[in-house]
Amino acid sequence: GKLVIATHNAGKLKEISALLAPYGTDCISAGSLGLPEPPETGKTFVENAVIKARAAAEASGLVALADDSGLSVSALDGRPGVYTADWAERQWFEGDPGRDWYMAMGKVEGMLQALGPDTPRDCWFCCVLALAWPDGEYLVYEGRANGTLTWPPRGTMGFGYDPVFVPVGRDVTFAELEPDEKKAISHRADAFAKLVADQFGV
Ligand code: ITT
Repeated sequence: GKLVIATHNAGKLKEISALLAPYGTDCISAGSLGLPEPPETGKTFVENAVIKARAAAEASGLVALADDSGLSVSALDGRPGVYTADWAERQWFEGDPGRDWYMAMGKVEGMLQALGPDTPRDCWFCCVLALAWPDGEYLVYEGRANGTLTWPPRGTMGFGYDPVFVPVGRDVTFAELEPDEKKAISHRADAFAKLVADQFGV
């Protein structure tokens, strides 16, 4: 059957479509159905993913998949975390989105630098996928990718914070990896592996 991808983030939609491609799923985006974006009032990735997936499933009458994700920095007690998107979109909403992202990444870097040169730069990306049915039932799958925050930003692929995230075991940022390479090691890939094992038995 059809699956609604309940995201309005173009970068996520691209990655989710690529991750689902091998399973022959008939994906439709929430944007193409004109579904509204529910307010993300949750305090956790799980709460927000469930809010988005249930809203899309109820509005469309179809099974819906949502992704709530973000970057957490150890030395900042896990911030920005669930507020990752807000740090870019609320504080610098005016102006071009490329600049907004540069400013948001710089804000995180600035906070780290303010803690001193010996501050650990460990961070991680989280991705929570929620799959919801029109009757309100849902399942969640969590993924994580560990890394370090680098500055200045490097690379042009991917989206969001990819240019400042160096995954463990590599010396390039997510934005310097080909989409297929990021797809193999990302937080989204980790969450998808669990979803696919559970839903498709592979
Ligand atoms: P939807 O809610 O419509 O899906 P959103 O962009 O608002 O889109 P979130 O609320 O989940 O999504 O915010 C996630 C933030 O974390 C967002 O600003 C992303 O740029 C960032 N993020 C998530 N996954 C990422 C990845 O793989 N690479 C870089 N940044 C990522």
